[in-house]
Parts: sequence; C-alpha cells; structure tokens
Amino acid sequence: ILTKHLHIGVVGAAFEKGQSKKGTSLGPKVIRDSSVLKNLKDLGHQIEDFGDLTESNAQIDKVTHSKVKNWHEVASYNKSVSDKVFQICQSNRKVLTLGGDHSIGAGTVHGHLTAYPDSCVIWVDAHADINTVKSTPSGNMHGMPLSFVLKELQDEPSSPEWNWVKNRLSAKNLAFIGLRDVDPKERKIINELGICSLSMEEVDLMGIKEAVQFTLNMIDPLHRRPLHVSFDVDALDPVEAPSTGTTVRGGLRLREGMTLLETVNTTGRLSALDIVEVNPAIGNSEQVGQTVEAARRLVLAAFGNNRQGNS
Ligand code: B3U
Ligand code: MN
Ligand code: MN
Repeated sequence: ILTKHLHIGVVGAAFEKGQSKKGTSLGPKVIRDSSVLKNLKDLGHQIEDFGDLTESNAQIDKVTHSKVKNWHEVASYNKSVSDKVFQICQSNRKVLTLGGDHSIGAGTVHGHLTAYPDSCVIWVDAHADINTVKSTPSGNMHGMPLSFVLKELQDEPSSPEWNWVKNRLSAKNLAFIGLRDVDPKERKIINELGICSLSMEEVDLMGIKEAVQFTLNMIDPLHRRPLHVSFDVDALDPVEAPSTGTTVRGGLRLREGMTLLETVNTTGRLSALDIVEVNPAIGNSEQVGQTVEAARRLVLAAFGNNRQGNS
C-alpha cells in the first residue's frame, strides 16, 4: 500500500449553525467513538488528535444578515477551521476534519489551499453547496461554502466577516461527484464556470472507478497536485447513511464511496479529507450506528485500508 505510516492530524469541526437541525455538532464525537482513530493507528499511521474546535464567544455580533442564517457565527467559526487546517498542514500532516455541517468546508478548503496553493478539491455530495448570498433559496450556509472560496464568484459584495479569506480556489480545480439535488441557479453557476461535475447519472453510466479517474484527469491532468476530498455523507444513499439532515434517494452505495476514496488513496496525493453532515440526532440508534459505521469505513478507505485484509 502506497500510504502507510502517514502523519495525520485530526480536528473536530463540531458545528451545526450552517443548517437548522440540531445534532451535527455531535458528529465528531460519534465518529471518534467508532474507534476509527485507533483503526488508523493499526494501519500504521501516526495520529495526532487536535480535539474539537469550539466557537469563540468573543464579540458574537447579534446583527443578523437579511437573508442568510447565522452569518457571523459561520464566518468566524470557519476562520478558526481554516487556521487549524493550515496549522496541521504546516506540521507536515495530512488533515482529517470531522464535521459538523458542510458550511465548515469553506474553512477546510481555505486552510488547505493556503498551505498548498495548487491543491484541487473533489466535493462528494448530493448537493452542490455553491449557492451565493444572492442565489440561496434557504439561507442555510451549508448550501453555500464553495461560494466563499471560489475565485470566480467574488463579484458578490464582499463582507468584512469573510475578509480573512485570502486564497481562493479556481473553478478549474474543483469537481463534484454524486450530485442529484442541484438548484437551477447553482446549475447555472456550474455551467458558466465550467466546473467538472459528475451527477449520479454519470456515475451510473460510467461506474464509480471511471468517474473518479475521469475527475482526477480533469482537475489534475499531470497527476501531481495535493488533493482535498470533502465528503458529505448525504452523497451516500439514505439506505447507507440515514442519519443526516438532507437525504436524497438514489445516492452512492457505501461500496462506491469506498471505491472512490480507495482510488484517490492510490494516487498517494490525498492531503485533506472532510467527513461531514453525520447527525446522530436523526433516526433511531440503529440508523445512527449505520451512518457512523459508513463514516468510519470511508475514512479507512481513504487512508489505505485494504478490504482484502491488512498484512
Ligand atoms: N441547495 C439547497 C439545499 C441544500 C444544500 N445543501 C444541503 N441542502 N444539504 C440550499 O439550501 O442551498
Ligand atoms: Mn454538502
Ligand atoms: Mn449534501
């Protein structure tokens, strides 16, 4: 296996204000309780757990955005996510971020990109999470993180809460896999910016292995860039990951999610992984257990677990 003995920094982004359902902030706890970090050690990796990031209660501005929910809280939490991810990269470790709702993806992408300006992002999700302040139909910021970090979308009025965002991702360095619930305005943005996007339709036609290889060739044709996979568990079909806030039927099987991450792992260039939107407050205990087990298996697939058994 190419990726034994990695140094991996783990951080919990215990945050739920990017959407309206309680419980996503418990995601890092339930995923840690699955013993996934011990399993990573057993694979031969060195794990440094940086714990959960807490929300600063310093000067939480009670002024609300006219359209977007928890504008200040999401912006300031993302700054701390970005700083921590950057710090872990600087210590020469891979980064594993456990969410939390997907609004924290703005911070993970920014932190990783700050350390590795040529990095690429594969956004694995039922949703495109690329709504802008203007286009958001819900005001939920977990549907918007990419709009804060994409270079091409910064003609939106910039706001002081987000002025810590200094490094931006080019649309050509982003790809989607697993889409099946995309708002019309999001589709317009994706098309106009020419973002590589494989919906479940393409995954079904191509097969997951070819879909991943196609994606890697599109965003990283020379096979030399650091890769960031931001994996929303709602990319999986609800039969695989029921305990998440916005399920959409017709998603990836867990096996396909694992193959996706195993394929990325074999490049040897996976440098950051987010697992987000596990919500243990949704569903019964069996469904929560199933969702957490899916998250655990995805993490292990990304970091070199061999389904044949590890010698
Ligand atoms: N695109 C919709 C719905 C949504 C986005 N992400 C999730 N749901 N999980 C929105 O609100 O932006
Ligand atoms: Mn998402
Ligand atoms: Mn989603």
